[in-house]
Formats: sequence, C-alpha cells, structure tokens
Amino acid sequence: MGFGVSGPADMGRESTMSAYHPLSAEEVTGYLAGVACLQPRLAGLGELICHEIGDGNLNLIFNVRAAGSGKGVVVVKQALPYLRCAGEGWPLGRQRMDFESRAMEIENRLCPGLVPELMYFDKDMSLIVMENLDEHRIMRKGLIEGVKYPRFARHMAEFLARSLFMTSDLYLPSDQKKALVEYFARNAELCKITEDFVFTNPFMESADNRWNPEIDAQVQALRADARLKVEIAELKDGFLARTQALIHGDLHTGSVMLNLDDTRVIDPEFAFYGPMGFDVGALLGNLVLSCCAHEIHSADPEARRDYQAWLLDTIRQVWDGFRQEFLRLWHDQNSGEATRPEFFAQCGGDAALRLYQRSYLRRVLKDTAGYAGCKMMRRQLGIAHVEDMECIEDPKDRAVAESLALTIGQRLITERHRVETIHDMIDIVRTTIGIRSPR
Ligand code: SR1
Ligand code: MG
Repeated sequence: MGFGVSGPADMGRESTMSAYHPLSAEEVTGYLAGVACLQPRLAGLGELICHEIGDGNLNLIFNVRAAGSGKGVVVVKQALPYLRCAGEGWPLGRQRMDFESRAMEIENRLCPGLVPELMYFDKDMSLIVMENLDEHRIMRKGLIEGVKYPRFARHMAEFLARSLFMTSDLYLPSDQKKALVEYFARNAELCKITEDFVFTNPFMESADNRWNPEIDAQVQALRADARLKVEIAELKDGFLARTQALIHGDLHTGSVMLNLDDTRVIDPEFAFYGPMGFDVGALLGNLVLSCCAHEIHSADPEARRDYQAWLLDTIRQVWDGFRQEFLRLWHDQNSGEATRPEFFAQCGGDAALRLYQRSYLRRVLKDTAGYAGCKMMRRQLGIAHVEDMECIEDPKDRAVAESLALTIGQRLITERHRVETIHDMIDIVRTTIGIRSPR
C-alpha cells in the first residue's frame, strides 16, 4: 500500500538535450538516441522513423516506428507551452507533464495492463516516452464506425474501481492520501480548463463557445434555465471541493485506446483529486454521445437499434462491473481511514458497513449521472466539440443528434437526484431517444 509523491522525475534523465524547445519530427529520433535507459529497447531495430500525429487540443504526439518492419516502437508526447487548439496566444504551463507522468506511474502500479507503459520522463523537455500502442485505436473512432468491443466494459470497470478505490480514503491512510491531494492540487491550471470549459462557459455567453445554428433556440433556452444552472453550480462545487480520489480528469472515449482484446487508458494530464463520479460520468456520458450520434451514423434502423442496444448494455456493464469490483476491494482491502473496521464493530459490524457502502455508491452513481450530463452538454455548446458529432456533415442531421445530447445531458443533471440504479440513468437516455426497453 502507499505511494510517495516524488514521482518519475527520478527516472534516469540521461538526455543531453535539456533546454526546452518543441521538438520537430526530424529531431525526435536523435533525441531518443541520447537517452541511455532507452537504448536496450531500441537496439537492433535499425533506422527509426517519426511522424507527429497529435490531433488533440494540447500537445505534440510523435509516433516512432522501425523503418524496416514498420512496427511501432515508442510514442513521445511533449507539452507545448500554449493551448494547441487555441494557438500560441493562449499560454499553458508545461508543468502538466509532471502531473501526467506521475499519474501514469500510479495508474501503471494500480492497474497494470490497462495503461501504456511509461518508459521515460524528461522534466526539462516536458515530455514522456511511452509504449507504442500500434495495435490499438482511439475508441471514439471505432464507435463512430459502429465497432463493438467485447472486453471494454470489463477492462474499464476494473480500471475505474482500482484507480478510484486505491487512491481514496477507503484504502489509503489519511497522511498518504493528503500528500497526494497536496501534490495534485498543483495541477490547478488544467483544473481551471475544466472549470471554465466544462462547468461555466458553455452555459453562458462566452466568446469561445460555438454551436450549430440549427439548435440555437435550444441553446438560448438552456442558458436561461435557472434550475439547470443551480444544479450545474452544485456539480461544479463537487469538482472544486471534493478530494475523493485521484481521478483521470478527462476520461472520454478519446482517452481510451483499444482493440477487441485489450484496453488502455491514455492521457491523464488532467489528473487531480476530485469526485469519483467525474471519471465514471465522463466515460458513460461519452458512450451516450455515441448513442445520440448513431441516430444519424446508422441509417439502417435495425443496425441502429442493435448498436444503441450494445452501447446501453455496455453502460450497464461498466457500472455493474465497477460497483462489484469496488465492493470486492472494499471488502478485501479496507485499510484506509474512512471506514476502519473497529468503528463499525459495536453497531452491527458488517451489516452497518454494508449500509454505508450502499449509500456511498448510490452517491457516486448520482454524481456519475450529473457529470455525464455536463460533459455531454459542453461538447455541443463550448469550445471543444467531438468527432462523433462533427463528422456529421449536414447541419440539420447533426442538429438531431446534438439536440438529443443536450436534452439527455440536461435530464441527467436535473434528474440525477432520483437516479437510484444504473437502469434509471439508462432509462433517461432510452426515453429521450425513443429506444424500446429490452426488459
Ligand atoms: C480548451 S478545452 C480542451 C479540452 O480538451 C481536453 O481533451 C479536455 O477535455 C479539455 O476540456
Ligand atoms: Mg486528452
């Protein structure tokens, strides 16, 4: 149990190129040749070729392959000193790579096989070198094509349960947990991105917002909805004030790389101590976004029903698997400050603890519904949209999917207090889209 906060900054930093500058693809192979600890892995591979493949909002991503075999060797991720999607006029600290490498190291320890291996961290260059997942693809792209991933739910349930339980007060002694809270609280700049672009700007007038003019009337109505604003303010307060577990912080379907057999969570640069439901909600909310987008992507009604049913059942499986694994860990490794066994000993012991566990997980589920709603809505209203919707060319068609996403998001937020089981959450999706219940 326990992990210190010094982090992988102590991973051998033998590189000679220490003055920060954004690398070009041409420079990367020379850079790697100067990192002593990587040489055993690179030996015998011959010439390496490198391409910059980043299509995200923040960083440079270099894919390094062996020229001979074409096989992926490593991926190099380097922080730019500005927000890539906004341009150089929007400065952003490079320290985020410290938090990403530290979070990756912790996730590797807690969830082996569910995150890419971290091979090297160069603090001065704000870069990490990690495993090349060239047999995986970004989940969002597979979802758009209607691919079903049979192991995803089980893998993500395990990732969520282990990463959240084992960084919480349920597992860690309070001094260790507080040290981690303190360290990750310094990732304030990335938290501020979420505070602004998930919880605030999308729901008010802001120069960085953009939306499909076809849904303008709905957008204006949402911005004027006082009840919705009150609920979002409550969820935002949970994000700001609740240091429940070390969360990934940006766990959408673009942060999952997978194939039919294997699943990896990438990109934990937004990691900090926050509410567990923020991670679970981000993931499930993005599956719901896919469900909305398939109203258009799947033209054939039979194929659409089939894929939406798979998505909804996957949501159920992720939650059920998460809940089951979380409770198993709580039963087997109840070693933290929060529910010390002697506290419950004189008032019914296990039965009392079970009552508390049920209420704890019910609260995580309500948070999950609320945060899923916020994450869904911001993608239609704010600065950062998602490919599921953006790849629908006709604005009228896109409006159909976007409007459903907004209505479901609004309902998940405002109706979350009555969500008692995952079926209640799924029913909100089903009744809004008009998908018949299989039950
Ligand atoms: C400026 S908003 C950029 C977004 O990209 C990241 O993936 C996060 O979701 C963030 O909110
Ligand atoms: Mg990301």
